[in-house]
Amino acid sequence: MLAGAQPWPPEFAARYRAEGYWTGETLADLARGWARRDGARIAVVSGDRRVGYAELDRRADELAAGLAELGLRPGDRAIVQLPNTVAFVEVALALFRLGVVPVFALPAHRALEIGCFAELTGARAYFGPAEHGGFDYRTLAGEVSANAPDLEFVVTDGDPGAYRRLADISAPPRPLPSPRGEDVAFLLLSGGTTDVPKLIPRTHDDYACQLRACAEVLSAGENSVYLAALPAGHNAALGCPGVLGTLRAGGRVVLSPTPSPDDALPLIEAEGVTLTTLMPALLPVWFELAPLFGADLKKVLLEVGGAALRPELAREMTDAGCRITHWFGMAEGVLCCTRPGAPAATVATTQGTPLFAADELLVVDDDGNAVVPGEEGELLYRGPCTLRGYYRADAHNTRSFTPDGFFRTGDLVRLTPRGELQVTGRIKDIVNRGGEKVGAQELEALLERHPGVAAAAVVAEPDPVLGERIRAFVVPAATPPKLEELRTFLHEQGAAAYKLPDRLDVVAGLPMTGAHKTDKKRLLREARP
Ligand code: J2J
Repeated sequence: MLAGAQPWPPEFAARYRAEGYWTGETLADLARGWARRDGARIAVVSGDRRVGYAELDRRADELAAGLAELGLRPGDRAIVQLPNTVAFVEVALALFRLGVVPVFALPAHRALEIGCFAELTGARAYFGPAEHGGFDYRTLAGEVSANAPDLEFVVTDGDPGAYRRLADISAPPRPLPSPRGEDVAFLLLSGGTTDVPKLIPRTHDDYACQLRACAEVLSAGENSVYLAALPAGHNAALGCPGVLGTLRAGGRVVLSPTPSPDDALPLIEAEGVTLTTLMPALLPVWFELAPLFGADLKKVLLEVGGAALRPELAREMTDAGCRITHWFGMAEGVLCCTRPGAPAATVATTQGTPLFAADELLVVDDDGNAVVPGEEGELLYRGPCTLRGYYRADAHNTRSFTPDGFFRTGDLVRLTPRGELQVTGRIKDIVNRGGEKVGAQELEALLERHPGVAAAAVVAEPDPVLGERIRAFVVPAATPPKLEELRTFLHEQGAAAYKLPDRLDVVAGLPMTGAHKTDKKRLLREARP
């Protein structure tokens, strides 16, 4: 296994194999079977491009061979920051086949985050677009490379400038050693960390298992048309069943460059979309604007999760004939959902039941003891897809897992008498801004780099549109800084735009708890409305 990743204990691995969760299937074989069976069948649609299974399979082999020729080796890491384009799919498949471990970054990440991934993983390659959303990723790659001695190859989809052009990397397919089921297939970014980003190793065994199970519960198959509107590198769009699960099932993946209604909604009618994944903040916008784009949302199974879904909105949409499955997901491999056809009340008020019969859930109090059934507590999770340790994060892992391997989700939940999950809050210090997760500690540390800030505290403030927004409290060191000044400063530090505070309060001091931490509850209680 990849050094720095934590395998499951042998007795659990044996059990998951014996029970059929882990089958040795690897992601290296995605698209191959369909390419042989029905090569002309369309696998991926992106803008004007329609790529068949045979073409995709061939390109993945040629790209893998080309990358091997450049010198990339199994076990190397490669940052993949491609938007939802054919290149994303080609590169992901090629790296799986080569045994190089993609680190899936989001298009919204900037030099700060990408630099962090490069340092943590020692990535040898970076794959990005030339430009996307008005931003030049070659400049970003240049900034990151300057401080990342391991980063040898920058590969660009589009005009490469000083770098390598993705389309030019190709060599005659050659036999490559197949990865094994237990090998790490890729690294995903955690949405749950309060300080510097953490990465989650996902193995071929566990992810193939997730793809199969998600496709099964949603009856996704060869006739499915999956619309990836959220970034393809996020677990929700990548593999629930998402882009990879749809390719596995022989369906069609339709890629939207962004989730904005003008990009995504026209694709629904044009491509006959049957399934898509959305964060709750997008739902009302899509619901309202769908008719303008001739999109009939009733024809699409909507997978909704990532942040709290307002029950009234869920009800309004199901009353209007929309089909929603409500998900509680984590890139760490925790997945619960309401099954299609569940009663409207279940969909509106619960996140359903665990994906796997082998998933073990505990709901515990502050002392780690199981709560009385039906009471609120922290959700602990152990199962065939749930990680046993973050990548290269020993100290953090000691806190994030119980001694017997349960993952501490940091989310507060209660279980209904039928065993359905209800997310009630969280203990981890993050802001869930419309589904994008911002670690409070990471942002506080960045704010405290500003010369005008002596101390900072970041809290989640309820927001009618995003669910939560970022409110920063700062104690000034000199002249009190203004919100715009701090946002510009963070931007210049290379932070992603979704991490910039929405609101600023300048305060004389921060209240402390007995444990010398900022008392954020009191801070909010005493703050101006
Ligand atoms: C409240 N909070 C939720 C929900 C996730 C499918 C769907 C979502 C994600 C995802 C994902 C929530 N209500 N229904 O990976 O495969 C918050 C929790 C959780 C964190 C995980 C998927 N569903 N959340 O959002 O790794 O706080 O995954 O711990 O980005 O989102 O974030 P992330």
